[in-house]
Amino acid sequence: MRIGITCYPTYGGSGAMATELGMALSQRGHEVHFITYRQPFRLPAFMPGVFFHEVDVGRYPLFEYPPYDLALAVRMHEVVRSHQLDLLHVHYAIPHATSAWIAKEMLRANGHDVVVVTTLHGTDITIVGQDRSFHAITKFSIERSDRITAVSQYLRDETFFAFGCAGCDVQVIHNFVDPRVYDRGRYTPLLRDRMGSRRVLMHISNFRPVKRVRDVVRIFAKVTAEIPSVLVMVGDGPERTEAEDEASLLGVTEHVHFLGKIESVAPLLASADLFLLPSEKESFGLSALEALASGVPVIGCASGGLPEVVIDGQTGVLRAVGDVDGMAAGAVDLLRDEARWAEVSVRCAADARARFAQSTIVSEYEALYTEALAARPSAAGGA
Ligand code: GMT
Repeated sequence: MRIGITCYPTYGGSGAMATELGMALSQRGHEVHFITYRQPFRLPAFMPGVFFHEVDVGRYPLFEYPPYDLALAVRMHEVVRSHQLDLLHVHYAIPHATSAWIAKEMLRANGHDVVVVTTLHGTDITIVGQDRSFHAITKFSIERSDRITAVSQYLRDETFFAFGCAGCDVQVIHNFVDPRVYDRGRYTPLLRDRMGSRRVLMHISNFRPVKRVRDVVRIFAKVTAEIPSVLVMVGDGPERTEAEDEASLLGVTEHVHFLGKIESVAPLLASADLFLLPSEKESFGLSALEALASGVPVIGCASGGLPEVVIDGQTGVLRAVGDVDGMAAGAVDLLRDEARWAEVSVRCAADARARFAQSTIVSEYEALYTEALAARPSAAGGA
């Protein structure tokens, strides 16, 4: 197949997942074309069978807000025509599903047919899509997609709750992890070696309000008071200063290390003892899955889609949003008992591989594409 993929190329789970999917599809012999405004952050400079088409937004003094969604639609239209793409798979509904619908209509006017698959990732449904200024167009664009997927059952339910989406069939296809990359045994635990006997707690995110980074620091402060530890904060974003303030307030600044944005997190996770993700709501929690696959138990909140990824008491500890004491107590219990930690760590890696293996999930997308292409009106025998 010839597949176009559009995603946010910046640091974040939806872009990471879209890029991993594209690379995995190309390894299965498909031709993959990324159509985005910048090279996706996890995409290497060159990979056979993978192409990158930059979206250039025309500037004009009249435009206070340059219309990116239109420029994207035009680029999609061009790339589908020039590379004979069968399908556009867009990640994150806003504005990608809308641009794909426009491109599809432009193509249809020229007698071309392209299948549009939209994958919903989270705040496109739970926050941004519910903003009055986006709600109607998000609902319309989702309903016009040929196939819709959501990364968790929770997000599927939220989609129906927030949008109704009469007649929509939203298929749950979970995110996946490459077990060859997220493998603790593959890397020298450099960070851990530097920390001596101190335990390593880690948080990776884009530091948005939903991540509750102050809670990350609060949990850490309680843990390190019992068991000497360090907190490694990976990523960057608007709430970083909040986390820095909290560390200073709690007097733990010298034990909190902000590493900034790091593209390849697997070698870092190999040094971690616990992963902290006390978000208000994660529709899935890709970073938690990457931690589990690396043998790192997750301490987080029993909200959103995270309980579909982390099994409380088995592969981590999940408590109510804001229950810093509960999460810290769970973390201390795990760290105190080394034999139990080791047993949980092995279970984390095994469970991530069993339920979220790249090979299984990529096959689910492939099956969806095949079925959607066969159902096209233009396909022989199609509906
Ligand atoms: O929805 C967002 O705010 C951004 C998005 C991203 O690009 O990181 O995150 C969402 O997609 C990820 C990949 O599917 C999920 O693992 C995250 O849980 C989800 N974020 C939220 O639901 C807050």
